[in-house]
Amino acid sequence: MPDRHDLPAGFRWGVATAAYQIEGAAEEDGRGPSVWDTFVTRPGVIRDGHTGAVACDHYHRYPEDIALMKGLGLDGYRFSIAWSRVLPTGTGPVNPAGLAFYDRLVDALLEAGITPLPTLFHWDLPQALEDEGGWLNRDTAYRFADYAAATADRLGDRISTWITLNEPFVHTVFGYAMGIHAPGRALMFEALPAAHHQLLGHGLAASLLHERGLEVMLSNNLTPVEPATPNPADLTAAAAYDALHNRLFTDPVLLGRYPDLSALGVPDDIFGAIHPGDTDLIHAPGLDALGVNYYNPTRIAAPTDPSLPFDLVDIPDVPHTAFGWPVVPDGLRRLLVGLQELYGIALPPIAITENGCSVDESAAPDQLRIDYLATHLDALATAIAEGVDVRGYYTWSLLDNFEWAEGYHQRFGLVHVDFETQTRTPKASYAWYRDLIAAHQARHRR
Ligand code: IFM
Repeated sequence: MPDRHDLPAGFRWGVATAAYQIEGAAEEDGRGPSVWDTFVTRPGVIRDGHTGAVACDHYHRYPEDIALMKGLGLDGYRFSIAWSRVLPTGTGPVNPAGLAFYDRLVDALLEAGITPLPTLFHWDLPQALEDEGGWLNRDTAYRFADYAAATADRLGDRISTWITLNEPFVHTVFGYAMGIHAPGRALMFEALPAAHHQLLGHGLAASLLHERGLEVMLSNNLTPVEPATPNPADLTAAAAYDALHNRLFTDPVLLGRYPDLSALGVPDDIFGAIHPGDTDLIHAPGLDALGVNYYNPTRIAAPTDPSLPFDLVDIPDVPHTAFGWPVVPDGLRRLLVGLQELYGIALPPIAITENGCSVDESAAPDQLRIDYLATHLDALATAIAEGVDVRGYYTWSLLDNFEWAEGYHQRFGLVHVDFETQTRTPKASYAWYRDLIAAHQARHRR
């Protein structure tokens, strides 16, 4: 059985972060407010009332953080650009001071020999656009494309590959369907126009990035869906969930059509959101690589409440992370092999753009995280041996950071952050990842 020591020559190693989770400096250099700045002020929505206003203060401490990355021997760094630093109201003239931060960051990464891999949208929509309807407003897709082009015009001389969106499934469902993330709307399935408009924004931006000679990726949060039992009702519920979580965000991009969402009560035109030609706009630009964010499989049963299409049930008898997520490394192999079987030649090369786990601070010496990463990288090596073209792995995350509704409680970092003092302390998993990368590089003489 292949394992992490068998990952191929040229395999790229990285870490991933996101702007609102690490940058802080929420009001500096002309940054406009995003939906997250607004949402965190609502009483009771974030554990202990935490906010990302300071976060890891990466905006000021990025040289120290890049030194930590250099110490890992990384090939690449996946970060996100805060739209409202570049365009404080989401549209209009660019904010030179905001773009200058990313200039400094990119130059320092290149100086350290690390390839920057930016994500243009990791959930922090400018509040001014939310005031116009956010992703429920079709116009936001066009504003996103404008923002992508303006940012690429400034940084595209040094960055060759761009990720448009991060996890549109999570943003749609948590942000617009359930209201547990910003912008805090609880529209249930009527949230799905927000999904279509994000994908439309992806397609429009991808065309403009390609026109500039740049490569384009999309990072989806994907999960292998398993029925709780082989009973037909559980199989039907599992297929409905798979369409919502996975296929809704991957079929239009790779196949140029939406999956059947009728089991969710969603009409073919997603409540009138899909206009003629939209699926071409999403599909035609093509995808240079698919970003896969994997954390766990999802087990689905037929609904106990008949007004719902499915129930999510726990996967017992496996370890669970501090977040309560089941740890199933083979789920990653199954997911990747399943993508290959489903999409065949329509599937571009893959990069794992997130994978990792939260571990309680008290769980020294970080063995749970090391085990999680090791077993998932073993599963990844097996998937590659089974024929899936996976080119790289970006673990989530470099630093402990602001974990959305959980505030600072879920610690995903290779590096511990003391949020009182901003002291960074590498954990045992940091040394483990560094040594793994070094061994791979030595094996392939880089
Ligand atoms: O922290 C998040 C990240 O922003 C998106 N993917 C999942 C991570 C862990 O929950």
